[in-house]
Amino acid sequence: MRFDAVTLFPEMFDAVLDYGITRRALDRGLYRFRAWNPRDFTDDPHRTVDDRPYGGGPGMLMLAEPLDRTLNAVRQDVAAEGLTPWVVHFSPRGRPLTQSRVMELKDVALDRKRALVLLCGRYEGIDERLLQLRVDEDISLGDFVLSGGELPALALMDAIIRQLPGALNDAESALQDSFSDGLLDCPHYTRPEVWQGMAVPEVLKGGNHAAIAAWRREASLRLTAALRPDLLDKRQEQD
Ligand code: 9D3
Repeated sequence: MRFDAVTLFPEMFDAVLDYGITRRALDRGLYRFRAWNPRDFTDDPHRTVDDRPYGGGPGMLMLAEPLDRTLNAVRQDVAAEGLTPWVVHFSPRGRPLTQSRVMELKDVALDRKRALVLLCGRYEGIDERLLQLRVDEDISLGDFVLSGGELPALALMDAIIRQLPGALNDAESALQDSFSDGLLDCPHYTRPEVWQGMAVPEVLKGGNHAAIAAWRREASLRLTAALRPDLLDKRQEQD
């Protein structure tokens, strides 16, 4: 699968490309990535990518024209591989990202031969006309204020990449399967058996796998009820 990020800060994407599971998946050839800087698609000496908003007010906006040229270059580049772009714009006005949308976007990319194009805004945002013309979907990370779309784009990439077939090793995959049911994960313990006077639950030290599974299920339900009762309500809606 292929990701293309349109961003004024391409180096930020090293956070996914250079570390951990997402780095290993890149080495395994499970996805490819290319960053595109709209500054490279300007033609004035100052390489201007922003300007002041009509109507006044604080802050700057990203110009439509450099972004339009950038997206044209992306479209041409992905077409050479038989792909068409699916343009995701990261924005506070977007739908909050969920695991089910993560899974759908992975399928959009793999089955429908789309390159996921991650359009990252900076400053106060992007000229509305560019968004109207070029964006397929708006995604938010939640109701809090960030400085731009890069961190949400990185979060989406990380969430998708770990779902690609072959990204996780067997242990990591098994762990995921048993908790992909809308509940919070149960508590985990490792050595020593007693730390700071706190003991590991007795059942986890025996070899009774059915009892351990039951304890973990119960602990998950209890934690979810206490910390995220909204998740239990959502599960009931789905059943
Ligand atoms: C504080 C400025 N806001 C009111 C004038 C508007 C605003 C503009 C640009 C708020 C945030 C941003 C930059 N944020 C993103 O690009 C962004 C984001 C976010 O801030 N929160 C959650 N998800 C996302 S996705 C992209």
